[in-house]
Amino acid sequence: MTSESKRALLLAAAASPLVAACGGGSSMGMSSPSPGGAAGPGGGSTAAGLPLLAEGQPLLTLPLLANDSSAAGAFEATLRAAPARLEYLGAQATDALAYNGASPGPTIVATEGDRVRIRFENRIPGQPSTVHWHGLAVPAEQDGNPMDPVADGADRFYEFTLPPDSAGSYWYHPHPHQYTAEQVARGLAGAFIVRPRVDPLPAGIEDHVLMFTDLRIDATGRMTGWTVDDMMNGRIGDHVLVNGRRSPSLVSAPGATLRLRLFNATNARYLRLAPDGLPMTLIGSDGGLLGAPLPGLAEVLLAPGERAEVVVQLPSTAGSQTALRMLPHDRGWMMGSMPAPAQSTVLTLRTEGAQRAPVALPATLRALAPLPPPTAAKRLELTERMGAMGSGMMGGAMTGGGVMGWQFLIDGRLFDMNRVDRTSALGEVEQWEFVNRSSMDHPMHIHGTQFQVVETERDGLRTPAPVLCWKDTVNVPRGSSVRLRVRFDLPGLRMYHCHILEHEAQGMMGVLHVR
Ligand SMILES: [Cu+2]
Repeated sequence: MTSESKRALLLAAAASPLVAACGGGSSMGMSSPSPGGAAGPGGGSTAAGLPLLAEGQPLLTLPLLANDSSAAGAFEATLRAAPARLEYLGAQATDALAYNGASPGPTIVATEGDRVRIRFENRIPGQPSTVHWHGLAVPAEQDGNPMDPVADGADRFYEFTLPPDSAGSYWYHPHPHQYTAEQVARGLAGAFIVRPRVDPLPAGIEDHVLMFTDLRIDATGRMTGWTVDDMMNGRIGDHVLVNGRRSPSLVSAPGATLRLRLFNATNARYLRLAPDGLPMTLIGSDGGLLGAPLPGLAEVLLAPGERAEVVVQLPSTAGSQTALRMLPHDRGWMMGSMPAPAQSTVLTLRTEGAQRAPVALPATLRALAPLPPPTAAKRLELTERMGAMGSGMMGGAMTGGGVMGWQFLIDGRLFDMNRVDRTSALGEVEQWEFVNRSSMDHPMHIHGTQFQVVETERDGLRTPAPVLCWKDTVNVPRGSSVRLRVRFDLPGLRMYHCHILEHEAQGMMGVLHVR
């Protein structure tokens, strides 16, 4: 069996009823985390009134989005966004949103060079939506921008070709003006894996998609609305979920070598992740593999929107348990203090069965060269101020225009999708400098391309990027500047914005015209 087909099996393993229920691409109820997990029955509530979610259940393998085309080099499918009742609390179902009945949505697996054609059906009552292919360089009119909404009840096709050398871990999520934060928090996000034509990794490495989302529900299973604090700091859920379950267990053979694709699909939570006593080797970033493995990492920090790929070697004894911890991280908090982490363990790696021989990584993963020195430069300043918030914010959660709240600005301006803020020349290498003069960190995302971070500067001290890699989202710490090199190879209107989705909704987004 080739490494390619082994990985396909793992990604597609029909281990859960979710896969069977959603394989056809039609809208169906999600199979739920069933009660009876190792660490709690689910249902009931804590002393603080938070509902208990079952823990210790097997990690769900997310369903695969089935390819409806049998032609070589073609991927065709349907994604339907619609209400779904998810059973996080057993019988007390949660009204949420799902793609093809699943949250996270089905994983798309295609190969670089493939022609992708996806029919999108918006069945979210009363709200426009789009599908944004986060991190992929697709044509501007196929990017799911806020300027191209798909009305409730309408359908459209998204069509693009996956560029050469684009293999990596991307994701898809809605991007409609003023509804992104609500639709993502209610469940709309999925992984988009682009496979390489020739895989540099050896056979025998288990490939796992780990989609991190966070959930806030009350004791009756209802998702609660946005608070004033959420609007300032971004909505942080009470439960960190991995593939839709709280603190699940990933079970594998002793000594197994695992490739973990980590996706931060939360609205606003920074994920600082550390496996207990198990060093990680970083092999990939937002835009695919690094040039060479970077071993010996004790932790990784993922801001909202970011991804990382790490390889870990499980202990060689059966019955071992390794906790993947979520460590506290201070990214700045307005009017009060950062909430304590919702839980300390987000995933447990367990070993069972016969021992497996470890798999060594190659010394080189990919040819990766720095972009040439820039011939143009942009400086973008991030600030905040008090002001009137828009009406209908968060789909009605903060209705009534004129309510005062915090606004988040780029170059002193609020987002206006009818205004072009910046212009770039097609194919020119530019330096972008994000200068953060606000009281919070902001993860800045640029559409339609990947970039290379050069350095971060704080108080005159310059820190070079630790590794050369492709990124589409970079954290800009408060009081710091981040410089990066970027080139746009496709023309049209592109968004750049903070990926704390409540900040994006309240102004922190701009329009770039590439021509
Ligand atoms: Cu922000």
